Amino acid sequence: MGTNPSGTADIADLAGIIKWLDGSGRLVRVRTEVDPVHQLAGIAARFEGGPRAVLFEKVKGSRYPVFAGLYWSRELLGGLLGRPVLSLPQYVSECIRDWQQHPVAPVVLRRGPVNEVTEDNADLSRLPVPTHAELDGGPYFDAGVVITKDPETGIRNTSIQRFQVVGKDRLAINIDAGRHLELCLAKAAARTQTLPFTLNIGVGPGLHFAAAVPAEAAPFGTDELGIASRFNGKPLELVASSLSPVEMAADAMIALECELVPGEVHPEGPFAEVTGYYASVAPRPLARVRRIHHRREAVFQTIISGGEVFNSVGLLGEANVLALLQKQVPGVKDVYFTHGGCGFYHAVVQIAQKRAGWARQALMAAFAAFPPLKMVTVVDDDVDIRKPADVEWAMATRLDPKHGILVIENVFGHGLNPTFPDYLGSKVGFDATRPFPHTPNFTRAKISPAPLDGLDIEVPDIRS
Ligand SMILES: Cc1cc2nc3c(=O)[nH]c(=O)nc-3n(C[C@H](O)[C@H](O)[C@H](O)COP(=O)(O)O)c2cc1C
Ligand SMILES: [Mn+2]
Repeated sequence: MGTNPSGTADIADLAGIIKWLDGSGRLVRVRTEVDPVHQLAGIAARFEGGPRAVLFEKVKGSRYPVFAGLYWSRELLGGLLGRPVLSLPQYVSECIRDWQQHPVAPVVLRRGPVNEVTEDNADLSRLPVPTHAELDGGPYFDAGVVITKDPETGIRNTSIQRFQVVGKDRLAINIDAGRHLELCLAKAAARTQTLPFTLNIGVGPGLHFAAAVPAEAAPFGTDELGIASRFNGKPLELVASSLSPVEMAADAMIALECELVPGEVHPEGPFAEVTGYYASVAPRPLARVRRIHHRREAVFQTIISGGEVFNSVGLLGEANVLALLQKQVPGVKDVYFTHGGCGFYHAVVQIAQKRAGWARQALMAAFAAFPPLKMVTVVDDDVDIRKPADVEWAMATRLDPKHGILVIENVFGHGLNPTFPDYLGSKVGFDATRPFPHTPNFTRAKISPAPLDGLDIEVPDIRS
């Protein structure tokens, strides 16, 4: 296993990452055989948000282990990337900017670890695909990276979608409105072609992040796989597929060669989503799995909806809003997507206001930078944006409800949010900054922390 300059794992390779987690006390090993239906997720949820990921060594009905939790804690992620936790949004936004300015294209190799075993007779029942929540409609691939190509230009696109197993070699897929995969499928339909894609399971955070970078930062027609090259510190390695021109990730644990036939649909859902609600059942595109490649010692990766999505979609959204605001609004210092806001519906923006009206400018720019946002709260730079009580303090004492609340009606939002039926709803911005110019009545009281060294102080134990 190679290591990067910060002494952590080669993040292009999940096997190396698991080894690094194990070697640094950051891996929980579940040695008892577990049921992939509900039990696996139930155990994983016990460790959710903690400093360790989880490896299920034996999963009923399959010979492959299951790995969960790579993204559920920023401490874990910061450790893996060798970065301080608070610098992650800035780091991610710099990586994306570097890619925009100097893209490093992926390289296509003849073979990679994923080619160790090829199964022509695709049978998804051999894989340990878990069923997470009580009312989920079935087993789901929820951490697989889709790679496809624009049928017209051949330019690659990558994204993450949830896939329900609905047959031995059939998957029903959820494609949200506006996704580039939807566009590729429509283009294939117009040419009366099928749309080939690969589903890559068990990849490192570089490729995962590249797939999750919002369209606002990676517009259609750019090969966003290059973003993975930037995170990995070397060109992303792909291998050619055997059945179509679409490549697979050379380092994936498992890669499925699939195709979408325009017009073919199958009921998909329910699925416990990041919103804390079940996504509804509806006919959605049906994918055919034509061939399965995997490493001999493959590990299946899954994501528990919740914290893991806060730190993938949420972190990338934060990075994009931060990058845009820093470009457009003087004084913006930091951005945080709250966890109560499902990781990507509520942004808190910190600003050192230089002129009246810039807080409102920040509100509008944040909405433009990331369409799933429903709420944006702007606070001054004496407020800790990661502390809900501090943000509430700013709202309770600085927000003027008559002039500081901006409501935007009938605007496109995130369809999974139940207040956005058919992707349409209202959004709200809160300007919780002090009036500008600042007046002494809004100055925050402060006690200077006094050093305790050398003082004779007795702190007794509490007795019941
Ligand atoms: C864990 C995870 C699950 C996701 N699930 C879906 C999904 O089921 N459907 C979907 O359209 N987008 C989903 N997304 C979001 C898209 O992958 C993401 O917005 C991506 O940037 C879309 O790529 P595109 O801009 O090329 O369309 C998910 C993201 C993550 C990180
Ligand atoms: Mn895209």
